[in-house]
Amino acid sequence: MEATSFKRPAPGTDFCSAEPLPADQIQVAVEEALSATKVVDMHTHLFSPAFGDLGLWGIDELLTYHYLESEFFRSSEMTPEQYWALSKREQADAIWQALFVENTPLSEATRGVVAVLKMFDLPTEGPDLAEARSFFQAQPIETHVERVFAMAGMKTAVMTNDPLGPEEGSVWMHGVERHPSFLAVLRLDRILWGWSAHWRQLATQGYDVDQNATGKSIAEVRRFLADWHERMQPVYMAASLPYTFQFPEESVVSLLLSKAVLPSCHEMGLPLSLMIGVRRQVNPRIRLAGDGVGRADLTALENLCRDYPENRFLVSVLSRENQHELCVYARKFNNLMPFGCWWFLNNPSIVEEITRERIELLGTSFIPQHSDARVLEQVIYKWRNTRATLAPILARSYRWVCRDGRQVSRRDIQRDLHRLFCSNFERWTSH
Ligand code: FIX
Ligand code: ZN
Repeated sequence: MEATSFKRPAPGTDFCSAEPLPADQIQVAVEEALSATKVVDMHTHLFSPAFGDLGLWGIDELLTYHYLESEFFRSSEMTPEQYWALSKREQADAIWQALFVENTPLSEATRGVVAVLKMFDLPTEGPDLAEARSFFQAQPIETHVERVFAMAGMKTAVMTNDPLGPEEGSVWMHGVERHPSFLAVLRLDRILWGWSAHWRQLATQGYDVDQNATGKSIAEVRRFLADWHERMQPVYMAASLPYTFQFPEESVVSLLLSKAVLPSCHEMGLPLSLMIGVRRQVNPRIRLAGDGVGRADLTALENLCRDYPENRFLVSVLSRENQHELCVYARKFNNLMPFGCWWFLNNPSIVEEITRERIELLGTSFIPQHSDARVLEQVIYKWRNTRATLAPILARSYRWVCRDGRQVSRRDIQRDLHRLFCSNFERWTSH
């Protein structure tokens, strides 16, 4: 489906019409409803303007996105060490030259940059980035955020907030002005699988914890979570976990999960988001771009959902091979909500495959996508591509139910899209 021909609703379109739709009008009705549905982007690495430079935006950040850095090192003689010695601007110039001038930007990530430049009527080809740089530099961030959210058809962005993050922690400690379009999440990677490297940070903040999480450590970690719950008002707690993740097992991760994180989530009424399947730093020389994927043993998830029925789990898995299992587990456990086509899966061919399977196995009881945007303007092309990929899949499902003998109306479509892109998440996070 060509995103540019995506049908926008005509003024006065009655999305609540209960009139049965003729089969040949379903595709257009789905496209119009998708365009009109403002999504909740439940997992991003974006920050509200109050976080200052932690929030990335503009052409140099778009070009030095780690997805593009991976592709750059395949199309350039430059070594990672030489690349890291460059300034951000020089890095962006090098990536533009290698991926957009010397080659045609055909990959999902490079096409994304072209789409953003086009949306702002900026040159999408040519030797230099002068016009794009001066354009973005001229944008006041507050109004730019609003404009970008409107272009992306987004209602809310859910951040990823690391209480032990060197820069971010101190911003929260000084008090952060809330932004209506940005929600917080308590990210626990450094506490869970990073405990051996980070337990001292909690100790210096006055929490009586130790290396092996013994003694008062569990109670103190719960106190830490309660303090940050108060400070951040998170909509969920979250952690990404390696493909080797096992539960239960004799480990600090398992201990902290079972004795601290899950009881605290239950007490605070928060879901726990688990993003499973990373092979961290398979190539450390390319830094963030150096992470890989591994197939996980999802019996860990089975044990969590079965043994903690009071807890709710928002789950995304990175390996393509784990997608079907995740769908089947969601049919077994209603405290499990599959979400998103994460990272290396966020490509139309794979999004299509995953989404079709989820509709066939789960109906509309899942969250189709999140952007994982690290740079503000990325939400524009990530949500446009998601809408373009999902429209024909949804339209075909509606045509099939009509063929099977049940009429479909605009009201049905609007209700279902609202559930997929808003209320499944909002109901689970009571936000
Ligand atoms: O763990 C995560 O939240 C991942 O999404 C990130 O670590 C990853 O670098 C990313 O940006 C994926 O899109
Ligand atoms: Zn992420």
